Amino acid sequence: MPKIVDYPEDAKYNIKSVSQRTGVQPVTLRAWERRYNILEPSRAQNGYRLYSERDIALLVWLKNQVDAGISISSAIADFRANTRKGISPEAVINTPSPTPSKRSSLPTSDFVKRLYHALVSRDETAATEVLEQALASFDLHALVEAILFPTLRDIGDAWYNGKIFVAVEHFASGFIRSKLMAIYQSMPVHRRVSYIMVGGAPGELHEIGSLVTAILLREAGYRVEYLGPDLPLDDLVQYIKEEKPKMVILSATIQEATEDLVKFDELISGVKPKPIFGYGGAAFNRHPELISKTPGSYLGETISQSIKTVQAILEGKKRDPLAG
Ligand code: B12
Repeated sequence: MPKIVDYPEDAKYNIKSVSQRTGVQPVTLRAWERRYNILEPSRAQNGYRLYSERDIALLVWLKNQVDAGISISSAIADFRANTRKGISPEAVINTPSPTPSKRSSLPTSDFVKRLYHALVSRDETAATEVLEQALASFDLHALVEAILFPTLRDIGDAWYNGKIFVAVEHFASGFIRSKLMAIYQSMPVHRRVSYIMVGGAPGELHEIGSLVTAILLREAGYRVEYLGPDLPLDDLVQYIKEEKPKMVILSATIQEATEDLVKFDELISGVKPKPIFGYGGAAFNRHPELISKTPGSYLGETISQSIKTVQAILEGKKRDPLAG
C-alpha cells in the first residue's frame, strides 16, 4: 500500500475535486485546516485553494480514522506523532483524479443569473444545485459578496419595480437565509478565543448581512454567537452583563433602525468589562453622516472589510481573511 509521503506534492486540485475524491465536505475541510493547521493549500491566481495528491492521501487517511470512530483531533495527533518518528501512514486514493472541471471556472455573474432564475421560478432543486456548485467552487467570501448579495439585490430591484410578487421575494430571501443558517451551524464552535455576539438593531428585520458577518467571523476562528434580527437593547445589555462577550456587533439596513444604536455604546458603558461595540450595514453606507453620530466602531462598507476591521481591533493586526 502506498504511503502518504509517496504521493506527489504539486498543487493542482480545487476544493470541489478534493471533496469528491475524499468524501470530506468543503466546509469540514476548511474547518480542519483552520482548526488544526493540518493542510496548507497553495492559492491559484484567483485566490482559490489548490491541493496536491499528497494532501488528498492525508485526507483519505484522516477520513478513514474518523469513520472508524477516532476523533479528528486524535487522528491528527497520531499523524503528527508518526511523522515525528519518520513514519508515514499508508493511504489509497480510490477515486481517480477527474478531468479538470470547467464549471468552477464559470464567472460568478453566471451563478448569479442561474440562482436568480431558479429562485424567481421557485425551483428549490435547481437553486440548491446552483448553491452547492458555488459552495464547492468558491471561497465563502466570494460566495457571499459575488453571488448571494448580488442575487438578493436583483431580487430587491425586481420586487421594487413590480416584476415579482412580495411572496416570491420572501421565498427567495427565506431560501438563502436557511442555507446560510445551515452553513453557520455546520461550522465548529471555538471556545478559547474572543467571544463575539452578532445581531440586528431594534426594528431591523433584514438579517442576512448580520448572519453572514457571524459566518465569516466564525470562519476566521472567533467564538461567535448569532442572535438574530430586531434585538431589544435593554434585554441585550442584561444578556451581555451575564455572558461577557468581548465584542458586540449590530447591523442596520433601514435608516429607522440606526436611531437606537446611537445610544448603545452609552448603554453598555457600565458593563464590566465593557465590550467593544461594532456596527455596520446598508443604512450607514447610504447615510454616512450617521457614522459620526453613532459612538462605537464602524466596521466598514462591506462585510469582508468588517472581518478585517474586527481582526485589527481584537488582535491589533490585519490578517488575510482568505487565510482562514
Ligand atoms: C430580503 C429583503 C427583505 C426581507 C428580509 C428577510 C431577512 N430574513 O433578512 C424582508 C421581507 C423582511 C424585508 C422587509 C423590508 N424591506 Co427589504 N429587502 C430585502 C432585500 C431583497 C435583500 C436584503 C439582503 O439581505 N441583502 C443582502 C445584503 C447583505 O446586502 P447589502 O445590504 O448590500 O450588504 C452590503 C452592505 O450593506 C454591508 N452590510 C450589510 N450588512 C452588514 C452588517 C455589518 C455588521 C456590516 C459591517 C456590514 C454590512 O456589507 C454588504 C456587502 O458586503 C433588499 C434588496 C437589497 N438591495 O439588498 C430589500 C431592501 C433592503 N428592503 C427594503 C425595504 C424598503 C423593506 C421594507 C421597508 C419593505 C416594507 N414596506 O415593509 C421592509 C422593512 C422591514 C424592517 N423593519 O426591517 C429596501 C430598503 C430601501 C431603503 N432605502 O431603506 C430594499 C433595498 C429593497 C429596495 N430595492 O427598495 N426586506
